[in-house]
Amino acid sequence: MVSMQTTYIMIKPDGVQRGLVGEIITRFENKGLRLVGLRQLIPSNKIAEAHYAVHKDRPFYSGLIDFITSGPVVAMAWTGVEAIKVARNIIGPTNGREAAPGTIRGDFAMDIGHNIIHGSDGEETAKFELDLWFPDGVAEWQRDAESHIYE
Ligand code: IDP
Ligand code: MG
Repeated sequence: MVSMQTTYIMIKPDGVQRGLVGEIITRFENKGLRLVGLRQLIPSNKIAEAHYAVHKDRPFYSGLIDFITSGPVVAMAWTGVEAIKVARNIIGPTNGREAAPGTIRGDFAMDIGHNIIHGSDGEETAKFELDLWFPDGVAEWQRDAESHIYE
């Protein structure tokens, strides 16, 4: 199958605190993506800093690390054709106030920092983030419904 990808998706502490875990998982499942990794943890400073290293010189960096380590996140791996782009479309743009209704951020976020959810932005980032948050790997399984989702 062409362009099968796995992407790293993380419900941030605001999404967990607001009770949106089930709603968010349902959106990815309904779309046809396949859940291959799932864990809840309170991120250490070390993992948060590694995850957001690309932003370390930005003015919002220290606030972002404080936020992401402030409570539990739900770390997930989702697989599908062009899963990285598909997931980013489900999530919507960074600023919740500008995100279109129908996207997760458009429906649930009012802020640029507290924006509910993270999704990998490219193949290299996805590999780096999956290795970081799922060091033991993800689940290898096939779903019977796949033949109804893809031609
Ligand atoms: P993305 O999550 O849509 O890919 P990035 O630009 O990669 O957005 O930024 C990573 C995260 O950093 C955002 O999701 C958001 O939580 C936070 N962030 C980005 N820009 C700002 C800002 O201007 N102020 C506060 N937080 C920000
Ligand atoms: Mg990003």
